[in-house]
This record gives sequence, structure tokens and C-alpha cells, in this order.
Amino acid sequence: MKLERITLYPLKMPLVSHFETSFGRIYERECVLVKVESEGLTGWGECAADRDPGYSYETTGTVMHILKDFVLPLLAGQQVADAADFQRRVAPIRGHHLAKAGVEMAIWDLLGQRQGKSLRELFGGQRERVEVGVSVGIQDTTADLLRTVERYVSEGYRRVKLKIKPGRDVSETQAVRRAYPSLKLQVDANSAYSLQTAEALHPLDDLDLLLIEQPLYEDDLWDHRLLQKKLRTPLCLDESVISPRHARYAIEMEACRVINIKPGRVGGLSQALEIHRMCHEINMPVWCGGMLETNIGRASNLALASLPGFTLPGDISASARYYRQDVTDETFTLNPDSTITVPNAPGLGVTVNETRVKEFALGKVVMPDS
Ligand code: OSB
Ligand code: MG
Repeated sequence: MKLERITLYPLKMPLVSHFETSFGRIYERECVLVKVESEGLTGWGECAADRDPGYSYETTGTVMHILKDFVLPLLAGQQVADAADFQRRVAPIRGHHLAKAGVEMAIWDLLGQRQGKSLRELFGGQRERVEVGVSVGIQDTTADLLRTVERYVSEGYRRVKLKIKPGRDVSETQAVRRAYPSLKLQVDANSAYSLQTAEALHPLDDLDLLLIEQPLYEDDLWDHRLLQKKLRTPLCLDESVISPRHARYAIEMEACRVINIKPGRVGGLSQALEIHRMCHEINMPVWCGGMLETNIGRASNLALASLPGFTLPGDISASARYYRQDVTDETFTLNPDSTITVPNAPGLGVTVNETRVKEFALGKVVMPDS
């Protein structure tokens, strides 16, 4: 299919409530939307970088630079067959996975629309609803944390993830476990510990957690292996699995027992599918992470999480958890069984409200710009 015109919209959207991780607190989320016009159809994608390089070295600024100056010139006006063809074309550009993944998502949206198939169908996902949870940011006090968890549990979330950092970890998690003895509970440190400071996390081993996510360095596999040997609780890698190759290293090294698959981090949905395939083959549980996406990225995550190997609940919450106003006509809500229904319409299965997109846009780049 010919990619006739590609438009980038860097966005800034106010969050319903602030979100704090070990790398900082945000009140609003930036991202970059990608719109691809092709043969009468329009595909959308989302690049999950934020303003600051806290989670990843990529930012909305680097995404705009890499797409505008390197990726789009390889694509605009060109015939691109599918995601694999896209990956071959952008292979000479090192890294910048969040940037590439947003474009790949738009290509999948187009492919689905052309074939009249939802992304779930294209991927071979079986579930029509996927189990989800909610990611709870670091709160000012333990009382605030318990109130926040209480609110999400009463909304119907049956799996909760707590963000932790050194000094704000064990006692907070113990308090939540005491209040909810049978809640599916897990924690995420976003690389805030060293092998030495992670000694403090050992009491978490007695709290029946589903997993401990990315305690150590964002580029580390080896020390995670050493830490996993000392813990009964499964370690789950997020930041350090940046490709199917790294997933293989982590598996062979026994650096983790679970992988959080985020299509953005690994360079696109095709790469996420490959990691899912590898893990499914050896029965390693995976789940779909989140990046506070708009409903565009959320639709894509839901389709991915419908695949059979996604046996743990995803960080895919209802639209209302993130933004008061989102960029699609559809709203994702939580079903009473802590699931969200996977879109069924062709492609991503969402209708983007471009007027709303423009309200949140910080700028716009069109290629070719004639
Ligand atoms: O580490 O999983 C993470 C949000 C932004 C960046 C990194 C992470 C997160 C989350 C939020 O945990 C998950 C969500 O989108 O609900
Ligand atoms: Mg994480």
C-alpha cells in the first residue's frame, strides 16, 4: 500500500490525577500520534515517549526528530507491504523503538482496515475480553495509598500494581496486603534499586505477590539473574527487554520468570508478537504493560493481550483512569469481571476525533508537506 501522507501530532494531555513513579511525578502526559493516509484509508498510531527521558531515553522531542528526519523520509510516498517490510526499511536506524512502534501501529491499523479485520483477528487473538488491572502511582502517605487502592478495588479492579522506590516499598506493600489479603498484587520499581539496595525488598517475598517488576538497572539482565536466585517471587522485566533478542537473553540467563510486553519498548507490534511467541513456546507467562496511552494505544494493547500467552492481567485500565477527555469517540470501560472488551471493528477499531487531537496538539508535521 502506498503511504501517501504522514502527519505527526505531538500531544500534551492532562491526567485525571498525577502519576508518580520512582523516576518522577507527572500531571500531564505527552505523546506523539502518527496519522498515515493511504489509498482512501487513514491509519493511526501512538508513540509512547513522554516529555522527559525518565522511563526511556526517548522523549517526545527525540521521537519528532527521528521520525521527521530519518523514518518518514524512508516511507512517505512509498509502497509498504506490511509490518515486516516496515521493519526492514527502518532497520538501519539504531534504537528509537518508541518512535518506530508508533508508525508500525498505524500500518497495522491500515492493514486491518484493508482486510476488514480487527487487529485481534490479524494477530490470532482468541479472547474477546482481556483481564486487566490498574497501576497505582507512589502516594504521599500510606493512608493516601490505601484510599486510592480502595477506590480502584471498588471500581472493580481485581489486580493492583503498586509503584515503589527505595524507602517507599515494603511497609506500603505490607499495608495494602493486610487490607486486601486475596487481591492480585504486584509491584514495579522502574529500575530504582541496585543489587545491594534491593536487599531491602526481601520482605516482599512473604506477601504473595504475582511478581516484582524491574527492580534493577534498565539495561541490566545479569544482576536480575543474581537477584532472582535469591527470591521466590517471580521477577518480571520491563525496561530491560528491548527486543526479541533481549527476551531470549533474559530467558536463557534466567534473569526473570515473567515478561511485561510493551509494543513500544520493543520497537513495534511485530516485535511484541515475536516475544509472545517465544515465551508461549516455553510457557513463560507474559502480560501487556501500559504507558498511560490514549485510547489509540489502548486499543492496540487490548488486541495484543487477547493472544493466548497473555496469562497475567495487563496494565490496561479503563479510559476514565487516565484522561477526562480522550482522542477517540469510543470509551473503554471496565466490565464487572475486571476485564475490558477488545475492539472488534477493522484495524484498531477506534474512531479518532481529529478535532480533539488538534485541541491537545503542541504542533504538527506533515510529510510530504506539499
Ligand atoms: O513501568 O509500567 C511502567 C507508565 C508509564 C511508564 C512506565 C510504566 C507505566 C505504568 C502505567 O505503570 C501503566 C498504565 O498505562 O496504566
Ligand atoms: Mg514497568
